[in-house]
Amino acid sequence: MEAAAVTGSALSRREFLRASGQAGLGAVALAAGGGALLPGRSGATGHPGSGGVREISLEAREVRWELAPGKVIKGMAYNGQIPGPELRLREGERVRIVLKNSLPEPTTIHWHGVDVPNSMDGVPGITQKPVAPGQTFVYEFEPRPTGTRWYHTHFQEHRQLDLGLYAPLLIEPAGPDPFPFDREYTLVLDDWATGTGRPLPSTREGTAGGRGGMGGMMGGGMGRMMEGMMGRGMGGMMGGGQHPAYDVMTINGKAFPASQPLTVREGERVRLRLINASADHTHVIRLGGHRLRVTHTDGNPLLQAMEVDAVPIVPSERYDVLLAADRPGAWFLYCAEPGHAVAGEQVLVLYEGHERDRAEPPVEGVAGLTLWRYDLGRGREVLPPPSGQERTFDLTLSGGMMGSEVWTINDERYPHTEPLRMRKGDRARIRFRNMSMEAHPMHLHGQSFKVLAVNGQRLAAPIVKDSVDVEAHMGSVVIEFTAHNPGDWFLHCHKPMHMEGGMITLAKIA
Ligand SMILES: [Cu+2]
Repeated sequence: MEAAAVTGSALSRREFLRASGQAGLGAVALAAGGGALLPGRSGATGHPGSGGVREISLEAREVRWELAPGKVIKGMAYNGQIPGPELRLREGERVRIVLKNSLPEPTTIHWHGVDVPNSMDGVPGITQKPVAPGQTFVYEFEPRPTGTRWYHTHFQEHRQLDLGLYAPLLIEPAGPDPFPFDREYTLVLDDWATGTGRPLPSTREGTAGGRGGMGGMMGGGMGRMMEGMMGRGMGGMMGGGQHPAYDVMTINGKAFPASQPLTVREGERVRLRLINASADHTHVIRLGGHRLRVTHTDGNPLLQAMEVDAVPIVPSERYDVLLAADRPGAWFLYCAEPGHAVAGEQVLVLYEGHERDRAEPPVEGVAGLTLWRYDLGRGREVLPPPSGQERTFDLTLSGGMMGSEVWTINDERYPHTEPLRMRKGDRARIRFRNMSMEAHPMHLHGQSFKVLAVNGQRLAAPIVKDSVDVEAHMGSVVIEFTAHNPGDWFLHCHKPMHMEGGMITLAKIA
């Protein structure tokens, strides 16, 4: 039982954390969602309750979870599975989700990308008290907007998220879907620090392809150049705070070859819902032999699908892509980041009748590929129109110097950061500038926003998101939203170690 290495026996949480190299910094999870798609596998235990309210039960508890044969960890899960049960909700239906906390410590659930009432947002100390061990908490809301959302812990998030407390939440439109499909799969990506393998190169500066118009490997290239000039240790120190040694990558809680193959039939349009639940790593998703057509950004539909070779996806982002199944055979869907596929981030895509074909192995790197970027998408106007004042906020993101764990907004750490005050109906504009050496995926609770500009370039048709990556090394992003949802809303970096290091402020909508 007390194995320090992960060979067949479960690690205790303490051992697991020790194995990850950092007290308090657990495994990062990269979950790809093989589990969620097939009829019968999706959905939690939903059933109509009284008064037309649908009731769903979730229990957070510790679990022994096999990432791959011989790699068993002691994690935390909803209803005993990682990812937790995929919730498929109808836009606007009333749902009541009863969370029972069977963990030995408090927890909460945040409904990421859902416009819930403030008291249902799951932020301990702000919107609710933490749910104590043995207690229950009832979340009740009408899910909207439609699209690929997710839910996850917001209590000691770095540790609990790393240990597996996350799951897909899909809000299905009341009307027809703008991008029809024949079959769908949800793939949740997660990075894990198990102490059993070689740590993977960091993607802390963001990924190739950039969010701006530059293309290429701006962030990563500069970081590598600095490491070359200054020596690896120094480069790492300059590059930011301490990072757990992520060494296993999973898709839907499983590392290849434990991942379950995805079946498709020739001629089908297949929808893939990609969710990055990782604490640290960016992933670049590719499918051998095929291109991918991006249709939704963080669940929000584009005007038209955008075809690319691969899709970079930063922590907490979601992309829906369509795949035209027109090359029968066996293929790998995988992450092109160096080392990720070998660490488990690959899953077979098998055409019916080709189950015994051999798939070409994954190819690392992105040279010559057309990668998804924010400015390639043409967004739809799906947000409510403003009715009040215009307000602009400038937020400078800094921190992590010389290996520190301090991360700031306008030189302050939460709770000392200045809240952004606005009134319901206002048009709020936030200009982010990143003066640090790590990328920051900034997430706003309670409402989605438009991405107006990236690295000084305006987007022709702003895409709609709830998390936006602000590139390292003076990257900038301008977002705009209608403050339609009253309350105190977290605005923070979705790398939990940066959040816990202080990179949080509040959008206070009165
Ligand atoms: Cu960050």
